[in-house]
Amino acid sequence: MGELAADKHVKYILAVEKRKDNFESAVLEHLRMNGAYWGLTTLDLLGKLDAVDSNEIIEWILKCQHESGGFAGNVGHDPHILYTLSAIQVLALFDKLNVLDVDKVSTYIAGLQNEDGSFSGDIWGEVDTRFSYIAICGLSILKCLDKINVERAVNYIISCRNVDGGFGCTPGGESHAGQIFCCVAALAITGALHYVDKDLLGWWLCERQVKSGGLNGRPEKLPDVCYSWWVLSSLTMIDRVHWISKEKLIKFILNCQDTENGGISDRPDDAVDIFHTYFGVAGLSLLEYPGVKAVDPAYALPVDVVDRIFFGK
Ligand code: GRG
Ligand code: ZN
Repeated sequence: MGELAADKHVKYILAVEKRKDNFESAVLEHLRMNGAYWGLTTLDLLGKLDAVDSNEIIEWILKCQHESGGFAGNVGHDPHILYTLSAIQVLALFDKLNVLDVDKVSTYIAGLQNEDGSFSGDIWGEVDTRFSYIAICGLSILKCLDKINVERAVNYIISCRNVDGGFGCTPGGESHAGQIFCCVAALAITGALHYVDKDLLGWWLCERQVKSGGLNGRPEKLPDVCYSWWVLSSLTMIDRVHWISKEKLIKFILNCQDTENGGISDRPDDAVDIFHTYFGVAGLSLLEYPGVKAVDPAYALPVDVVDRIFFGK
């Protein structure tokens, strides 16, 4: 088994951040803010955040803010709660939350809560437990959770819990590892993890490990490096990481590296992208791989950044 090609991955991320005119960035233009979060958090986990010009990035982030207070995926696009969280997270990485008009941003997020406690993603109204997580995580970082009805938000999440112990995107929706991360992390942040049946959910989650050592997101599906984040962070939050083979998962992630040009793919021999590069490195962080900083499983930010936000360290 090879080792983590950290330097190669840093070079790959820096190249993607700079490219503005190729095919990949044209396709991803509208979600550049997410790309920035994935890439920059990976750099930070590898101890290389200082390789980018933070002022240039912060200036661009502020240009993505809409008059409603929400952030768009890129300059001139429509605001969405997803990009708003990414903007908050990137500013947190740079210790620059102070550039935000906190009242304006938190009012935008809080305004997306519905009567039943759920959250919409934007003015078009799609409801999903992803947006519950995003609202709770973002408002918690901004220390504005008091702007929403937390009890109703938690009750809505609980209404999306299934008999297999997992969670779906809306009540009755099939359990999926991505939604489980969102619901468990939102419950962790709001101090409501006692609503989770840890043994039942832990059993469902550890069954996601397949022969190759990789994790899938639902029964009968192919393994994919991004579930090293969605599944493993959930197992970490409910103290059941020891129910999977760490060694086999490390091997699977390392096998998905492009050791020549950098980057990590969803599964061995596929094309790399910045999304899977982040989730591979973040997964290795949860597996305590040497040379990778610790990541917080609920906030999806380096632990030192979370400590700085809440304990001023
Ligand atoms: C800050 C980490 C962080 C997240 C922000 C966007 C978001 C909140 C959470 C997304 C959670 C989610 C639903 C992840 C799943 C993404 C994914 C790989 C979906 C693919 O699902 P399928 O069913 O593919 O198309 P499978 O793997 O089942 O074949
Ligand atoms: Zn994936």
